[in-house]
Amino acid sequence: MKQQRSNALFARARELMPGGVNSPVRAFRSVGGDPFFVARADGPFLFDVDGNRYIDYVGSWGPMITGHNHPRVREAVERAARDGLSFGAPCPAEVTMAETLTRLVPSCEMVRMVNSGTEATLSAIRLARGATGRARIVKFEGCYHGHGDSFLVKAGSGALTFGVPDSPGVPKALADLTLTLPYNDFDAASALFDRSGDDIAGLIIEPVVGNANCLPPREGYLRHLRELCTRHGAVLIFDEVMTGFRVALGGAQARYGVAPDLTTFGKIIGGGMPVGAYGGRRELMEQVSPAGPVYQAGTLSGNPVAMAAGLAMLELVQEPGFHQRLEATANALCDGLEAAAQEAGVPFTSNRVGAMFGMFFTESPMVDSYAGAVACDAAAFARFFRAMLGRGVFLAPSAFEAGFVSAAHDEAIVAETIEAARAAFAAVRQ
Ligand code: KE4
Repeated sequence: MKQQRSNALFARARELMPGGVNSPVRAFRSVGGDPFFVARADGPFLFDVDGNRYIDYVGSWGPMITGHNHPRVREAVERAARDGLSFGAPCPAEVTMAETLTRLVPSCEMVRMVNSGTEATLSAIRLARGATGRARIVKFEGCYHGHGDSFLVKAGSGALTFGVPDSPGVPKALADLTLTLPYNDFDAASALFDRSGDDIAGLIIEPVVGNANCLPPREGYLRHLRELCTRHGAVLIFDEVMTGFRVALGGAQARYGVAPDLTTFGKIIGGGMPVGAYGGRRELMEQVSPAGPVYQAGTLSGNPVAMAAGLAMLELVQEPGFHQRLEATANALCDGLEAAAQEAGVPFTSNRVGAMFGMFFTESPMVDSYAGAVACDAAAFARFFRAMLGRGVFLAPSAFEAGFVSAAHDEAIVAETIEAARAAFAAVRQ
């Protein structure tokens, strides 16, 4: 792949932006090589500034579930933009969005729009703390909830541990209020709540982990957390920024039949524009300013153009059979990748949940824990990533990210991907 123009842009970018990017994972640090710069996107494809075409399994990290540049989304944005870009006053689209979210996710009786997943999760945690008067929160090893201070906490070893800041700038006093658990470990969760349950304001979890590769919940695990939180008066928060409208129309809570007290959203609800939201039980949400004392605000929250994009995408994902088709695409892709790996003699397995998937270079038949994901061969993944990129397939540039299919990934695209993988697995073996 020629990359002259991208390389020139990256040289300039590195002088002007930390690492040359506006979000760390885009820098390809963990997979090697330098990022390409995108000129445009369409359907399942990204086209870079050097004219290279990539089949895209990142999908802007989840939002582009209908494929890039969908005409219905683009036209909704164009129409809305003609009426103005931002009002700083309520507009009808915000009401329509709130009606849509509360209808599709019944555990959300009320919602508040914000501008990113990070804003959604840090607001939800503040609400849990404000509503309970408690300070401690629980998160899980490997789960990522955006860059809010309380979430940038490195898990200690094994089960219960007090947090250690995972980033300079996070005060130890704040990190100490974040308790970390291993995902899918029933006993560790019970032990934590036995010891500290009545001090816990909220527990936040990715109901399907998508930030430590793709890890599905074990049978009954989410129900177990629901019961622990109910018993101890802790707020159960499902971070569905990634899983929302992707693993099922109603998100992971619909797929697994467990209703949280609060849910956070992002990505798909913005249709590619900067949007996040949090919502949940009425008596919790009515504590948010100006209805209640828990303060949270945002200049561009509920932005009319962003609402138009999100509403157009949410209409498309409600089309009959939409999620079934995407689940079939993800299964066909992963079955093909597993067959190609086996043919090449490369130890490999995959997870798939709805329209998201994970690839693991390991002898293990199944990976559903953070420790299991960390034990996989990240160097082999990096070689596979680079070999696939060189063959026009863009995977998430990290062994600890999930992959995404869209409605634009048809059988021919999947077949082309698997053909590229056959050669790429051979490159991994060397
Ligand atoms: P944003 O602030 O990036 O919109 O959302 C944060 C967030 C919250 N919760 C979950 C479950 C998330 O996956 C995310 C963001 N996801 C990453 C991808 N793993 C965004 C990519 C990036 O950081 O550039």
